[in-house]
Amino acid sequence: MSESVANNKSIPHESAHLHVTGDAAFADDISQLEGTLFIALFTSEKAHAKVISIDTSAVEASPGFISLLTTEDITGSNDCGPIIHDDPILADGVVSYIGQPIFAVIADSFLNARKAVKKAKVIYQQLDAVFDLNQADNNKSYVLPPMMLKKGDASGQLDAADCRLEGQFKVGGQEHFYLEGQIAYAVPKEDGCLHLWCSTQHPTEMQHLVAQACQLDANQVIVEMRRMGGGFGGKESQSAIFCCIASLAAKKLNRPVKCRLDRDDDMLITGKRHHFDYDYQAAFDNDGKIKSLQLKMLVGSGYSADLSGPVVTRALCHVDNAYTLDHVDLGAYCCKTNTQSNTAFRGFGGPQGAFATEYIIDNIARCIGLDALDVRKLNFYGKTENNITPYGQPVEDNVINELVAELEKSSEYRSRRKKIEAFNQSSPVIKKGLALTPVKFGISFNVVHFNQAGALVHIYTDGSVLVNHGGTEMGQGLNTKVAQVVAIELGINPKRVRATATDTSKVANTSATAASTGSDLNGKAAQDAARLIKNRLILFLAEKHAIDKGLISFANDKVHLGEKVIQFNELIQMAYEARVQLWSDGFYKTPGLHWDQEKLVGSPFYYYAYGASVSEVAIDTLTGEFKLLRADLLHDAGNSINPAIDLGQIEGGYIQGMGWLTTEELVWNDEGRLLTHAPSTYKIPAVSDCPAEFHVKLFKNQNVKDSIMRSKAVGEPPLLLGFSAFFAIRDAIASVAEYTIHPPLNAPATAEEILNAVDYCLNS
Ligand code: MTE
Ligand code: LUZ
Ligand code: MOS
Repeated sequence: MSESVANNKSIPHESAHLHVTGDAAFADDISQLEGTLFIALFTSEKAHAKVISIDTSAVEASPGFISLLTTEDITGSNDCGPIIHDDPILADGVVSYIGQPIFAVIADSFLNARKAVKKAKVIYQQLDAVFDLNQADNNKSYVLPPMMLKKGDASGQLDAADCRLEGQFKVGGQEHFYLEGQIAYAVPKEDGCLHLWCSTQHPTEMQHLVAQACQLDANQVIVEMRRMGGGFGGKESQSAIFCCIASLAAKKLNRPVKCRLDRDDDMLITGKRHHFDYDYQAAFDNDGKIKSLQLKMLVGSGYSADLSGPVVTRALCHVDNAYTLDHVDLGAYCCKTNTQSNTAFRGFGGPQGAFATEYIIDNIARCIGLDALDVRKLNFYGKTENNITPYGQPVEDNVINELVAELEKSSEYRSRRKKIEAFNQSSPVIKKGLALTPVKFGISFNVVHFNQAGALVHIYTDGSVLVNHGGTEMGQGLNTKVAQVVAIELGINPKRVRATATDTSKVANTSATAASTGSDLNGKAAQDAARLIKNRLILFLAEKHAIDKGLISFANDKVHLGEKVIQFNELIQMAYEARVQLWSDGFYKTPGLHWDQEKLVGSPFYYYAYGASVSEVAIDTLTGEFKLLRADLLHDAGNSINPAIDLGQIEGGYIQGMGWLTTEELVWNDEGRLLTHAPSTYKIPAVSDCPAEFHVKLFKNQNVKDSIMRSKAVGEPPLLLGFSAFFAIRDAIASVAEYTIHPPLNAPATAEEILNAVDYCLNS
């Protein structure tokens, strides 16, 4: 009806003007109440130990000291695990990693709390600690039972095929490095209630875990979250520990309490992306067609399960990436180690699953002397045949063939390949490399019941609109998109629509803003709410003017009744006076999903998002440094609700993926202490790491499914575009041995890794 008003409009991010002026309020910017107290956490200095004694006498004598918070103060359950109850809020007698909170010091200022906590003396009795995934695997020490995904006859096909390959490689973890660290501010309210402001992707889970820890009912806890300065998955479950600690302290002292981490503590305490060790056997034809894949994945879960279960499920469901694999035998083992508990991170295991097959295809191509792009194309899913995933879902919306064809052309892949080969012939030290990698990413939570959302839309009598929904804004532009959807539905300018803070007292029982489903779910719920109000308005007008409902339409801040036009504002005032309800709730649940978590079969995804990227790099074979010279990205965001925001997500995802696979190295010492706990030692991409030539485009497509405005989720899938940077580096390395040797390159491809791989290729 009125889809022209704000459809596909690249309106600015709803908070852009606040971001650039510094006026955007984050949790730490909320005016502090009189009497607010501050927390510092004492964290374990041993990776695995019994706590023998804790001496806090000097802490208690320290200036500004108010109180301690220990396990004894946890009246409810000492647990903040999102699924399995193996995650204590405070370590109880045994510590499981260096950085695990043991107790909290509460003081009159952050500085005093931090000074005081340093004065504690803890005596430990060391226990055996495990850091190595193979060792955990040998001990069968897992945080969850192993998961297997099998299809066809992988071992039979392996024996029958023309060629075989086997090998091992690894991919590292990744620190989220959200700009705003973890924070929670808990304020006691009347009758035992609590109001919590925090930085979280999952307000409802914070509400539940705080309620359990403090022995409150959920209706006594309100969680409010206006925006995060980035989450990237790191605030899906792991905001809980800080929410619980702040809330417990607030309850104990009946005073407002803030728990805010500094960067080093944040990096030391919280989990990261799961690192994976792979061991594979693959079989293929002489032309490069994959016949069989056997893959064992050792997953670095850390000391507890956290979200490892769904993360590894997603990893297993993305090993296929964009390829038909009819005979697979995949196993994933969530290894328990005495390190931080790893968690959600953009892509949620999907990148780790797909990376394996891309790595193996890269090797297959080198084995048979083909361009890796040709091997990739040969193995792509078909449209109506060869389109069943290893977990049994048919791929019904495949566009990877045409998308890659378009990118191959626009990036001038073939002619650049020739130029690079010529360059490498004449350049002894600097070598260039090129790679094109595809992405297919399944959209929906792989836990079916999480795929639901609610919203509230209010129209005030001045014609301004307020929308509240269960999703959280973390910079991704969710509130902007939801406001656009409401504006489109009501035929009004999106400037009239304001999205409010996420609030558990407004929309209840929300899912995490995760799995890239934020705008799909909350956009639909908000549309539902707006549509219900619009239908009431239409009914009201039809009766009042004795006109057919079909003749009434909303567009450009006006309402058309056949020939007659009235202003939207006027209508709202009239409707109010006629006692028409001008607010509504809305609800959405994704249709058609089913999933058997035991057998790992079903249709867990509503649809797939696609993309591809080409990266060109230069490496210095004497220092191991690399430079990203050019990147071309083509990504399928369906019928984009906001192309500017989506392009930002695509660029950001690519760069974040590139950082993961290149410079972002996590290092623990032999005692299990994370050494890379600050930007001085942990290297995320900077502006200067962006390619000088950067072509980013949306692939023209419409979701075949009835998603919100036929758009596609775009939050996580572009992270996998970063693969091509890694494989371009690997291609450059392979050039030193005429592309005949597989560079033993693990991710991240740090300068050391690159140099070692060059060395190996030169000396084999
Ligand atoms: N973009 C920004 N700017 N900041 C973030 O923290 N998180 C990513 C992605 N894009 C993130 C981001 C992750 S992990 C997810 S799951 C999605 O955004 C969540 O939001 P959406 O579902 O609304 O896309
Ligand atoms: N599944 C998923 C999940 O696919 N993505 C997620 O972010 C998630 N989070 C929690 C549980 N399941
Ligand atoms: Mo995103 S890892 O699903 O928060």
